[in-house]
Amino acid sequence: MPLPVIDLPIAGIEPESTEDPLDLLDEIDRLKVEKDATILAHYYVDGDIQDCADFTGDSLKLARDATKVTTSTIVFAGVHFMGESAKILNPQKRVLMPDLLAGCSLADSCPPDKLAAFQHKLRAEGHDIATVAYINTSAAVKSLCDWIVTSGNAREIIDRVPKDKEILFVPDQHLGRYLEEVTGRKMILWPGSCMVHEVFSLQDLIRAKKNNPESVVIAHPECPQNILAVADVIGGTEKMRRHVMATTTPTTFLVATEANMIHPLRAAAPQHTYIPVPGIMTSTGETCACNRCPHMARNTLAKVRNCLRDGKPEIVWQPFFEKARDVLVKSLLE
Ligand code: CIZ
Repeated sequence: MPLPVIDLPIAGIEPESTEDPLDLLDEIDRLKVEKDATILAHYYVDGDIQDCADFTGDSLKLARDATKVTTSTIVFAGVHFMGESAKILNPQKRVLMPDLLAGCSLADSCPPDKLAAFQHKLRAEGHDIATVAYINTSAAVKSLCDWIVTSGNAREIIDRVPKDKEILFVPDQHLGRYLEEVTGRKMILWPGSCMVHEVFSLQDLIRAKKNNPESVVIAHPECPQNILAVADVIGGTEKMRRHVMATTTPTTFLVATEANMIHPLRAAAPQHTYIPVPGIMTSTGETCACNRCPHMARNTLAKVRNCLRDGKPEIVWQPFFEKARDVLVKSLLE
């Protein structure tokens, strides 16, 4: 049975403030009204933030939800590329984030200048490419791409790419490989990966499965092939949620994605038992809290309150958002 590592401290993250969470929640509720704000929270942030949000979801759902917001301010509890997408889709609104330093290892693995140089090289070699980017990319990268996919719509978008085009898929090599398998389209894969999904312990997963022969392994397609090979269900977070809701018999699920995902799964289908698959440190082989994303963990209740109260930090419109907007709209909203 894997250790429930969900409560271990996250490397590099300062401890949550000593303020009473109930006081913070009251203050957040009051400030939301006073500042005319709506809170959107990704499934990977702490459960207490998800509970005070007006909308929760994966990137696809939240991007769509963001376009339905009627308040003048959006607070996006997630990581930077998600806040950028909310701003791009709502240029007239003020988009705040609890912590602008909440980044993404996948987005960092694909800088726009390197992508532009690689696209140039491929075209110079005679490749007729369409660039498909996973949503975990910066807006600057999105502005260089033809399509954006999320874990929720990737298959459908790949099917929309004309068959005579070669696909350059960035930045997640594991999701790209999985998509090659399910769509039958060969792709040129950027060698990026997510620091959380990359480190699940196959050994612990196999042991847990042996100890719970009836258990069901649900794994995110950002996981490497060796983890997906032992998964019973492969899908993004929204698919995971729908799957556990559709399963009526109480079941033990071994969950291979960011450990905060257990929160919405438990809320949606409390009849089941959820065991987070632990991460493993490649240097020492020890179990670690690396099934928690240190960037998502930068979001805290105190920082949600602070950004509502202070009206910052804010995602500021950039010139390249215009081009990124065209790609995001056609990929996520049409
Ligand atoms: O699409 C998203 O929000 C991500 C990054 C993962 C998932 O499956 O929700």
